[in-house]
Amino acid sequence: MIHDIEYETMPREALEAIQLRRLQNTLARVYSSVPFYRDAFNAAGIKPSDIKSLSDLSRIPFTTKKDLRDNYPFNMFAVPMDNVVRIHASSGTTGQPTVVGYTARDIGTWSNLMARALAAGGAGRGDIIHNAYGYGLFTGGLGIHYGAERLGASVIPVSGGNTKRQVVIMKDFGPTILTSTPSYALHLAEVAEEVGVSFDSLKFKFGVFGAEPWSEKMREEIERKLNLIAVDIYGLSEVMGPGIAIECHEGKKGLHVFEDHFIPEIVDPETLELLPYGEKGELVFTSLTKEAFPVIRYRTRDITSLNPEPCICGRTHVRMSRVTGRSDDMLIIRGVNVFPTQIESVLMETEEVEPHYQLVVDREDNLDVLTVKVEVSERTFTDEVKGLQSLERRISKNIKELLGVSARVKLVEPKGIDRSQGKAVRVVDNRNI
Ligand code: DLL
Repeated sequence: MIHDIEYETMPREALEAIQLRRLQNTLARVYSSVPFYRDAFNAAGIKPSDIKSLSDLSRIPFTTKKDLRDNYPFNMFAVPMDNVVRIHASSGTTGQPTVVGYTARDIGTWSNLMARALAAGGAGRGDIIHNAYGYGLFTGGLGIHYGAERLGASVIPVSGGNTKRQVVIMKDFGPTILTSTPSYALHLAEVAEEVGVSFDSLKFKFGVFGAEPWSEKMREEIERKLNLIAVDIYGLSEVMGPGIAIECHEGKKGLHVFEDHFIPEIVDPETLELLPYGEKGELVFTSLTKEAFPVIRYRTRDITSLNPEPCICGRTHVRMSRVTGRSDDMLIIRGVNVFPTQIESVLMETEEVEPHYQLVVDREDNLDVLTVKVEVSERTFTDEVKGLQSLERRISKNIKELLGVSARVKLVEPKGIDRSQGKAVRVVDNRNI
């Protein structure tokens, strides 16, 4: 079902008229209320009134994560604190956390966009949503929660962790929609199996998974193990949280970006040149309706491309391709560029291994060494050691052939890799320690 039929299926021309009006309002507002933006626009010799068409947006300077950090905690807010009703923050794993704020109206907008997203993912009134995204400073838990309530579904605010108890809840309450990171979904499946609960006996129809990169192969694995249809949801706290883009369950091919609220652009991460539809580059967002924390041309560092072709679901909003990873997650191993999700795809092709892996990068004698640790299935593990060695060689050969990168493959025993309750830690890079 389409939640906001008018806006989600709007013809391009009408959509662009709304975008331009909202963009002009946002620019005027940030110019008058956020010193950072005023200074940046002045330095570029631009005034909000110079922006007469959507293509003029490209004249405005970019905003980076560093800019947000430099204005820690509240200096990017465009409203007085009296009007801020909620504060979230990024986990700060790559440095100082970024802090984001919401007015009451922002929370309303976000709830509505999340309701749209959940509806696109197959949810509706009468569904029971098992929400295993973490509640807290992370935007996942509360973002999904408010959207579920707005949609009129029942939400179980179970959050991450306490996995055995989650399995009991899944069995007893009969949830029909699962929301979690893809890695935690697999962990739920594993623990359910351990305690003798089969997903085939549960009531799940759809799963809305995101907050971390995952491959198409991982989707197949999740759909098979959890007996549901899995869709991809994207978002980032700096721009709002979850609910910026979502795959429709009908198409399952690219994520519709809610363009009446966000303008997406793709730029070359090196030259910052604007790239046309279809080309891969860094995703940049401008928010059109946010009050407390508007962002102008924010560089997400996520790599994707945009597809404007019509979708079978009827939504007219452009689709972004699955995010393969952040530009700063890309590993450069002896000069070869590789994303963890590419390795993931190769691993998922191998029947004997499980979808639990970690990449460790070291430097030995001034050379990068990539070790791929991956768990073998119980069945394979009980086989002879000789068989395991040839399996390691086979996977290593496949990685080399398909990605051009040399990797040592180390098979580990079942459950030998730590499970995360939120975003999985896929890479341990020891090169800079
Ligand atoms: O992860 C918001 C979210 C919550 C999205 C729940 C979806 C579901 P942050 O913690 O700020 O916000 O992390 C944002 O995570 O820039 C991407 O690098 C990555 N990411 C988010 N969704 C996806 C996805 C939330 N579907 C960062 N595929 C983003 C790949 C994703 N990467």
